[in-house]
Amino acid sequence: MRKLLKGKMILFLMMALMLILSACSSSGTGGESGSSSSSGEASSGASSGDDGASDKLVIGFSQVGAESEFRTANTKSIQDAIKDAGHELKFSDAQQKQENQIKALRSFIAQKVDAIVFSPVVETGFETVLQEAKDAGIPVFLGDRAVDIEDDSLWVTFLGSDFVEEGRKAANWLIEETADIDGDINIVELQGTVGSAPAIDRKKGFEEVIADHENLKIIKSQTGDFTRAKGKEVMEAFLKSDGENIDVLYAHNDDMAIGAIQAIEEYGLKPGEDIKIIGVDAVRGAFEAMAAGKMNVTIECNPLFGPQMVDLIEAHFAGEEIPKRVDVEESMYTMDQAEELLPTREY
Ligand code: GYE
Repeated sequence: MRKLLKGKMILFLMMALMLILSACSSSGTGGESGSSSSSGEASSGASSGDDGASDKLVIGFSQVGAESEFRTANTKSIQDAIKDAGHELKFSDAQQKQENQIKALRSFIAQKVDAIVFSPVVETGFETVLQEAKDAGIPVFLGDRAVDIEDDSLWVTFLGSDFVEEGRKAANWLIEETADIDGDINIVELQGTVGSAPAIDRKKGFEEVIADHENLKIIKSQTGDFTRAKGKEVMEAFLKSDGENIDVLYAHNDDMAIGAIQAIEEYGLKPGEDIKIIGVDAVRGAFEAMAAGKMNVTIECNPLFGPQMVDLIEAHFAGEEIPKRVDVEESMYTMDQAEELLPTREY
């Protein structure tokens, strides 16, 4: 009996030793995938791990989909930043469907992740699930797209672009570009995903600025769901009904503009000349189209904010006060800059 107890004792001590050793070695290799300084910074903060001794967070990331070059660059930026900082990533692609996002968020809550990064496909309808996250004590960080919800205690911060301002920039470019032209300028608009923050805001900003210019007229406006295929399809329909009357295309993203460029060429007109093309995002495809003279301008919407997002999450866990909205800086690029800048574009 005593022998047995002694054996158990030794076994117990050995297990305890192994546990201590493994804890030491895991904290020593915290940045296994080329970790940046951030993993060290977070160690001072209230950490999440079950044992309270580790600064490694489990982060659930609910992404909109893979509808555009912006999106794939954004996904990679956030995924890389989470992993490079030594955190664990749980990823879910909603394929542009709200119900998939709600399921993903519930599954993150059930798995008791430490934090959630969330890019909501549309602005409304997420109150209940965000309340569930709050009740579970899981902080939510909105990335790229905002929600239209009164209770802003349901998320820690929104990190993304000012889409209204992007719409204004697009309109201001057009006003300058057409300053010498008398008479009406007919615009067709390819909207982003219905109900999404960038579609609502880019329309709003653009309309706000052209409102003072009676000759600028939106003659057709329809969604192309932010994809090339839909952009092409809807532009074909616009051309079919209004063909030669269209002077300008304002596309809420570059991918739809690129799809539309194909439609315009197939119709027998010259994109960039017969029809001026305005896009948003500033993805490589837009720079290529501009360098080829087929697109006139793209308003930058920068998706590479993964490292900034991870910094915010770590700052939150370190107990720092974080602003409710953090802007990503951006610019605007025209046809004549395209060739020079193309090799420098990261997305
Ligand atoms: O402009 C578009 C993407 O939410 C800002 O979503 C983002 C938009 C981006 O599909 O290309």
